Amino acid sequence: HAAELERTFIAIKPDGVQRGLISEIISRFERKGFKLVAIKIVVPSKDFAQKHYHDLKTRPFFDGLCDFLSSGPVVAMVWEGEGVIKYGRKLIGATDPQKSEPGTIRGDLAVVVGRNIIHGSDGPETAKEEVNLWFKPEELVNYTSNSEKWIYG
Ligand code: DGT
Ligand code: DGI
Repeated sequence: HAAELERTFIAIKPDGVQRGLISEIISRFERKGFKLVAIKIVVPSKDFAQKHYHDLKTRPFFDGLCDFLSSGPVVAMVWEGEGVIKYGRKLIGATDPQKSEPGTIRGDLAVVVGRNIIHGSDGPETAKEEVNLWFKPEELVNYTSNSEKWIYG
């Protein structure tokens, strides 16, 4: 399946890790039918967080956001599947948990924008950029999952 090579970067931020939501969040992507191709737990440096959020450099909350991302362990992942970038954002829900729908990760599990527990790439360009920032090529695992024929037909 050529389309299944689409990949996105997903991170469970320090609040999600501390609140014990790692398995809850992974389950939602896994049960949907997306495939986990890379995962690690790291405490990003502030410098690294600034690289990750470089697009938001001029925003007033940039410094606090980078302090927060580097304040504790983050679970960094790459998920693969047809439409995973766009649909991953759908699973995650709107940036502000007050506006995210029930049934989404942020809608069900978070309350305020500064503690919205998860990050997901917002498009094909940022997905490539973020996967490359967080992972070395050899950390991405290519494999066929037995259930693929039942997910894609
Ligand atoms: P190296 O050892 O010359 O290949 O250097 P890096 O930066 O490519 O790799 P390394 O071993 O420092 O970090 C492993 C991966 O972890 C790297 O692909 C980026 C990712 N990562 C996530 N958070 C951080 C962080 O705070 N600092 C660094 N250096 N890497 C981070
Ligand atoms: O891609 P998203 O995480 O949904 O949203 P984004 O890329 O626009 O913003 C990145 C993060 O920055 C977001 O997850 C939480 C934080 N953020 C965004 N807007 C605000 C904010 N934090 C505060 N405190 N206030 C904001 O208005």
